[in-house]
Amino acid sequence: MTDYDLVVAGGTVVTASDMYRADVGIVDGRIAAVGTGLRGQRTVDAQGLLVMPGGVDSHCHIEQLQAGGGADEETFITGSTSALAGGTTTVITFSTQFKGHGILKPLAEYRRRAAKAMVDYTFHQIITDATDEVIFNEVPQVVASGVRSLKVFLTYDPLHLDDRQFIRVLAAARRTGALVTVHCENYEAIRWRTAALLADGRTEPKYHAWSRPAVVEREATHRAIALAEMVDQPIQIFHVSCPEVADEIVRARARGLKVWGETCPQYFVLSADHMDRPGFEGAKFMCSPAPRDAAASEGLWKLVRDGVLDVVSSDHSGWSYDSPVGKRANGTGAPFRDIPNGVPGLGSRLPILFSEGVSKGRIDACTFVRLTAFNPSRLFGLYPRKGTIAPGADADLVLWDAAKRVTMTNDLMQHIIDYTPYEGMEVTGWPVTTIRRGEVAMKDGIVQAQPGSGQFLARGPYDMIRPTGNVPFGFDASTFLV
Ligand code: DUC
Ligand code: ZN
Ligand code: ZN
Repeated sequence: MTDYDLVVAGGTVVTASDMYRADVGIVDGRIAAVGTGLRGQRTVDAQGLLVMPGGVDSHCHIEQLQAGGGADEETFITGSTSALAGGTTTVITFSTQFKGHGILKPLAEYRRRAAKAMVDYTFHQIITDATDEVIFNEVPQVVASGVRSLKVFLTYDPLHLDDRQFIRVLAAARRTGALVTVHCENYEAIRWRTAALLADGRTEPKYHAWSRPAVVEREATHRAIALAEMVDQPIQIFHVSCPEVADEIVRARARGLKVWGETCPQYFVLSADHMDRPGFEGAKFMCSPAPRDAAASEGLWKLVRDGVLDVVSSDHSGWSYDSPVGKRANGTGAPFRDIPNGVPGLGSRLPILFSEGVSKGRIDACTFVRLTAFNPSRLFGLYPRKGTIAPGADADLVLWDAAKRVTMTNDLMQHIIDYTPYEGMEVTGWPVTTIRRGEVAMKDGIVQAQPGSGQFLARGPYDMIRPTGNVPFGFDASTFLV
């Protein structure tokens, strides 16, 4: 007689708060028990391994629809493969809006594409055009369908919102019970600096960092927080690149605001110097905000330890290096302004954070789990189904060999993108098995999940993102449809 479909036996279970030797018993894709001496129809031997919740990557761009038709190179199949290879079992990707159009049609098309996923998934809804129809009619429908987070850009043509439009999105989120995530950089400041750099003939990839120094990120972060405070709407600041930006979050929290901060592996291990490589090579490292310097990277570790930055996502946004639809879309002589931004990171997120963080003694394994699975699950309404190892949770697990040393190569990433910015980097600690809802989805680098086996995660209302109730003069302007 066996009690479980599958038992993951003899490993060291790691959650956001504990680390202990135990077996994990799984029935019907869910965790049924955590204990000792469990017996199952099948057993996965986890002796000598860490058993952690499958990664939750709450910010990655996969098969995102493009304005000219078509979508990003990374498909839901290749993106899922990379995610599973790297120990991630849940992703939050982006349904987009094109100026002059609504959000319902692209969302329907995006859901159709996402149905091929092999990881579980949900979306953030990007708003680029805050029209009355979108704000008052479509956003409520999208949120009711389970897409309970909105995303806005304060920079980028043609995506950015001005302050009034941003306020309208904040108010819509407050009315509908959604979280707002924000890309914080000052649009006009970047335009002005870019024009000056190009007028001076400074066109190479390295000038990408010069065009958007930390102060433009800090200013926009300060403004985003102030406007969210005025509306009393919880927000998450995306991809914080350095401590001076995170300081804005520290100050906001001291005022009692619900403001959360995310950072990404690239800000721990890349710097502006990477963009200063000969020829076009620097394009491989171009992302926004731009990576800063070693001091900024080192400072981020204290911020993740202290919980100021409580999520580490990938911001996977792959553009192949050697392809006419990737970094070279406008030629290898293109000025930095015309080179697509973004670096791939679905498969490398967990190994880099574990190696640089846990293996080098900067964070402990529980903090690693908090940053990569537990906190994103809670913040985006997926907890306790995702992000923990406890009875009732989905049996999403990554079995981790903490001693395994690996030289990262693009082949190991298993994404569609033709490069990784981390080629040749030595890491200690590697995912050897990924289990998604009780199914072994990756073993020793071989991904065996079937296309379409991922599930859409509809997110209902949850307490964590409830507004505080503090509005200036006690006047809740968001209840008026303006
Ligand atoms: N920055 C973003 O904001 N999105 C995708 C890629 C990037 O570098
Ligand atoms: Zn962004
Ligand atoms: Zn992004």
